[in-house]
Amino acid sequence: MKTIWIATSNAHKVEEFKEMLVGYEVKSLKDLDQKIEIEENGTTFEENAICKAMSLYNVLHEPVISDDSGIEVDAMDKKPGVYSARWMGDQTYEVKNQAIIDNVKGKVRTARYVCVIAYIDEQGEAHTYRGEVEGEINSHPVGTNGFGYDPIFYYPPYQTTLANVSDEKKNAISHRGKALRLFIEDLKEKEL
Ligand code: ITT
Repeated sequence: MKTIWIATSNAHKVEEFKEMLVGYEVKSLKDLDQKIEIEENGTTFEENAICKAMSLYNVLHEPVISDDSGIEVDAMDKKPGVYSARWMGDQTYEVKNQAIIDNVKGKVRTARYVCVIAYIDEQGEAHTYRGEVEGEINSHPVGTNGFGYDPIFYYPPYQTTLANVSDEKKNAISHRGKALRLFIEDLKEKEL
């Protein structure tokens, strides 16, 4: 079985990748026998994704992928965007989600999830794949599946939030699912 290394320490992302990368052994930073510094100082999802993947590639010297993702809320000038994990510091997602709900009150509720997967190939060359999914900020949190902003991310075709659907249904339409499928298609084309 082929191994895919993912430069992430987010256990939820690892789970989603594992479910979608059938036939691959998925390894992440917690499987590494040393602690490495993952840099993330870009201003775009692409820059951050490449930064993270390069940090791991420089240690392993074998192909790796990374995921930089976030939520863009239109009424908040597309914030928190690339800062989605760090926004409001150590506050819980209960608090962060309520802050977004409060921010969009009486305003346009549209939002999107963005995911950029960076792939560093054997030669150290970077490739990026972007997936997006459009949704709306729900008036209150709903559901307990998924993670992060899922309880307030209402997906119109499902008529509920992404925290209120199965992993399979989320992966079928999610930003991460879309970016990952683009990456897999490219891998197949390159016969890697
Ligand atoms: P790594 O950098 O270690 O991969 P991270 O959680 O810090 O983990 P990011 O910097 O890419 O990752 O931040 C992504 C944040 O965006 C994530 O922590 C959530 O707050 C949000 N997010 C991204 N995808 C999401 C999803 O599918 N469901 C809910 N929230 C999501």
